[in-house]
Amino acid sequence: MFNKVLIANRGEIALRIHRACKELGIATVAVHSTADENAMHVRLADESVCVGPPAPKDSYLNIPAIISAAEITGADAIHPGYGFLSENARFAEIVNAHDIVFIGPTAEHIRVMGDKIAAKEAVGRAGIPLVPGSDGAVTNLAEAKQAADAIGYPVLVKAAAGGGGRGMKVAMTAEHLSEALSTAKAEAMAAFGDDSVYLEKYLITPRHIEIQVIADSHGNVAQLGERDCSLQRRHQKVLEEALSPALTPDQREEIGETVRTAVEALGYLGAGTVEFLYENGEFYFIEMNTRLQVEHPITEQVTRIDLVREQISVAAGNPLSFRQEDVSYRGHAIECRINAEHPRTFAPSPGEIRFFHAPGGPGVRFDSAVYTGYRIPPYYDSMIGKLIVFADDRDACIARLRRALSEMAFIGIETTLPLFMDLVDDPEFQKGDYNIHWLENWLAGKD
Ligand code: MV4
Repeated sequence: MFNKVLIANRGEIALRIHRACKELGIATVAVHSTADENAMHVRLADESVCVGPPAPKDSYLNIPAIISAAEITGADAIHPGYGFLSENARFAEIVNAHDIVFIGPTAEHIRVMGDKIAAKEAVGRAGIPLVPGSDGAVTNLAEAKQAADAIGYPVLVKAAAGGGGRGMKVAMTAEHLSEALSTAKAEAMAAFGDDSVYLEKYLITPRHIEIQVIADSHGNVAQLGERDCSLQRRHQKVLEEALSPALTPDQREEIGETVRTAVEALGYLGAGTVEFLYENGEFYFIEMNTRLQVEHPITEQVTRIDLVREQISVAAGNPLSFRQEDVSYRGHAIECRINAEHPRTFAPSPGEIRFFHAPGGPGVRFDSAVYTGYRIPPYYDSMIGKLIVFADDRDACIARLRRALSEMAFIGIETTLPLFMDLVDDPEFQKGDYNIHWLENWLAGKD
C-alpha cells in the first residue's frame, strides 16, 4: 500500500479522499490555491502545499506545481478526484514518468474515452449497445446527409471532443441538418479546438442511467449496479438515485453483466462509469467516465462498498476486496447536490457561511467541506455539499430525505435547499416518473 498520497483537488472530494487514506493508514498531502488557505481539506491533511493563485489554471490545473509538491513531500501516489486534472491523459503520463502512481486508469484508457468517437468504437467492439449513428466522424454535409438518412430523423450532431452537452445540435428534419452541422462544428472548435463531429439518432425522452465499475490489476472486474442521474439542469446533475426506479432486477442483471464483460475486454483498471441513455427498455451507450464521480456515495450506500478505498487499493496493485458474487443491493439511496446558488435563478452565492447546521440521524450522510464561518470563494464550482440519504426502500428514503432537508440550515448564503424541499413533495418525482428533460420543465412550471 502507499505511504503518502497527494490529493490534487479541493472541497468535499478532497476530504472524501483524505478520509479513505486515513482509514487505510496512508498519510495525506493537500494542495491548495491561495483562496483555499482555510479550507477543511488543508486543515485535516497531514501536510499541505500552496500551488498557486486562485484561478484553477494557475493552481489546481498547474501540473508542474502539483508534480513539484508531490516530489517535495515524497508522495508515492496522486489522487485527482473529479474535474480538474482527473481526465487529463497527459497529466496521468507525467505523473507516471515521475515514478508516482496516478490513482486512476492508464493514460491510454483516459485518452480513448475522452474522444467520444474512439470511445464508441472501443466499447461497441467490446459488446456494449450503442446509439445508432454515423460510422465515425462526418466531415461534410454530403456525408452527414447520407448518415442521417440511414439513421432516420431526428438526429443529433455531437462533438468528438465533447461531453457535458457542449457542441451538441439537434436536426429535427433534413432541412435543419446543414445549420446543425455548422453550428456544432463552430461550437466544438471554440470549446475544444477540435471540430470533429459525429451523428446519432436523437432520443427524445430517455433517462440517464450509468453503471459503476471497478477493476483491479489481477483481472477482476466488478459492476456495482446503476445510478439514475436523469434529474439535471443544463447538464448539471441535481439529484441522483441508486438504484434506478425504472429498472427491474432482470434488466439490471443483464446490462450489468454486459458492461462487466466489456470492461474486462477493454483491460480497464480502476473505477469507471459507463453512461447510457435508457428509453423503452433499451440501453444506448453515450460515454465512459474514467474517474471517480460526484455521485459515487449512493452506490457506496446500496452496495456497502467503499469505492474510494477500493480505488486506492487497486492502484497500489492489490486485488479488489470482494468478488462480483459478493455484490448485493440493499435499500435505496438518494443524493442531493447542495449548491451555493439562488434556488430559482441559480445565480452563484459565494461569501461567508455565518451559520451552518448539518443534518444527521439514521441513514443520513453529508459529504461536505464547509463549516460555520467558512467563506465560499467565488472562483470554483458552487457545490458545497452532498446530502446522501438511504433507507430500506425508495418511499422510506424520500420520507427520510424530507426529514434530513428540514434539519439542515445555512445562514449567510443562498442554497438550493428550498428546491429539494419542493421536489420531494412532487407526485411525479415520488412515482419515479421522470426523464432527462423532466426537471427543467418542472422548474419552468414554477416561474
Ligand atoms: C443524447 C441525447 C439524445 N440522443 N444523445 C447530453 C450530454 C452528453 N453527455 C450526452 N447528452 C445527450 N445525448 C442522443 N443520441 C440527449 C442528451 C442529453 C442529456 C443526456 C444525459 C443527461 C441529460 C441530458 C440533457 C439534455 C440532453
